Amino acid sequence: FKEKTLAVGGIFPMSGSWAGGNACLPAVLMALEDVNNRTDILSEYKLEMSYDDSQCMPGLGTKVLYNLLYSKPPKLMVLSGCSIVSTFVAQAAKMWNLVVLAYGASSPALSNRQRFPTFFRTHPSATLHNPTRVKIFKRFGWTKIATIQDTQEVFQSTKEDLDKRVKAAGIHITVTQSFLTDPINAVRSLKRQDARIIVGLFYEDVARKVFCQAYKEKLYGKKYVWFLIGWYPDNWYKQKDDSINCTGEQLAEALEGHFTTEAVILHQDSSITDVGMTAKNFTSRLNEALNETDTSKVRGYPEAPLAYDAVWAMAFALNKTSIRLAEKNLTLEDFDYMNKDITDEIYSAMNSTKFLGVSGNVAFSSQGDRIAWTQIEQMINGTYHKLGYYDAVADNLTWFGKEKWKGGKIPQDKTVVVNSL
Ligand code: ABU
Repeated sequence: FKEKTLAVGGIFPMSGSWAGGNACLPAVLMALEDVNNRTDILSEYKLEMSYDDSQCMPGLGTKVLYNLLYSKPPKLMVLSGCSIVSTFVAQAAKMWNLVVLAYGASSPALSNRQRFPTFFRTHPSATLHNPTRVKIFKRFGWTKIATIQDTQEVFQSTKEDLDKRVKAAGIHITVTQSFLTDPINAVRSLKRQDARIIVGLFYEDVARKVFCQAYKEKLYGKKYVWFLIGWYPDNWYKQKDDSINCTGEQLAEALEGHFTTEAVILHQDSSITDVGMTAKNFTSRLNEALNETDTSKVRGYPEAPLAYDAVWAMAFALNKTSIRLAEKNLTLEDFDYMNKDITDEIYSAMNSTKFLGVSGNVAFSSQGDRIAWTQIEQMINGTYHKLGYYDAVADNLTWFGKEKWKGGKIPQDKTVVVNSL
């Protein structure tokens, strides 16, 4: 029985562009229960989390942070999700010497120690997708690429990284389109500029708008290959969406054959991880907690292992910190927002945290980033099929050769001029 309590905070997007809190909050609550049941970690302390909904909106997310900060007791760390909220929260948190750990923030802009000195994440940065995209472009001989992206920082910074990586590989981005809220004109321009191999960077709600327009412009089929982000829920295009006037069938038609890239974020073999269960055990416990027969509809379901492991990363780091503090005759209860020394200890413990979690190996780079493999999928007959894995560190692509092309041929990246003479 643990007598003392340590307070932490949580910010969860339950609606909005990425409503990942719907699966990530139950995963976090499950992890807190598991950590609190372990007598060998934080043996004197029970972790208790105060939390609220940010709706994936920066203003509300910041308000939730301030409520956490100004209500007693002080929070030793804050968990956060959704890139734009995490960006605001992490920028403010440093003023309170508070470490922020994001379970659901992909923005490459967050990999900046000057701007976010107390930030870590179990969610990999979106830059992880770019070497994979380049590898696939090369595999199919595509040297002319088009991009279309939402102007939010998360996608803008992903695009900037993509620009650098394609350039280094001798590939050219020949068409670039961006939009603030409505993608209609951007999609029309892609069609006008004869874009063929198209990388799309936007949230799932915007993806439905883009593909509704792509359907109308006939920007799909045997001449085109779209690359999308792979962390949308599997049935994202079937969601009822009053902001578009296309049916699910029309979206499915436009999406057939598209590729997705995503970090591998569920431990791949059946071994028991350092958090005491297999990835399969985790999934069945989560499914039970969600009480939902169709988990493909639950927002944040793919990221739930990252949220579960975030709590363990926090617990391991606080455990290590309490041992280090004891050597200085201090305890974790001495933490307050003015005490940078304790924050430095938490920071350094987070920096050296390493364990095998349900999401795979958890470790943080010097920028606080998670390192992971990626997986590539293709939509074939309306469902996602795995095409391969890529380990960018070892430059090792495992390819199953299961890709399908409408018309039986690899699409070209440009118009092929047929000489009739
Ligand atoms: N995989 C979810 C990432 C959400 C975000 O970056 O806002």
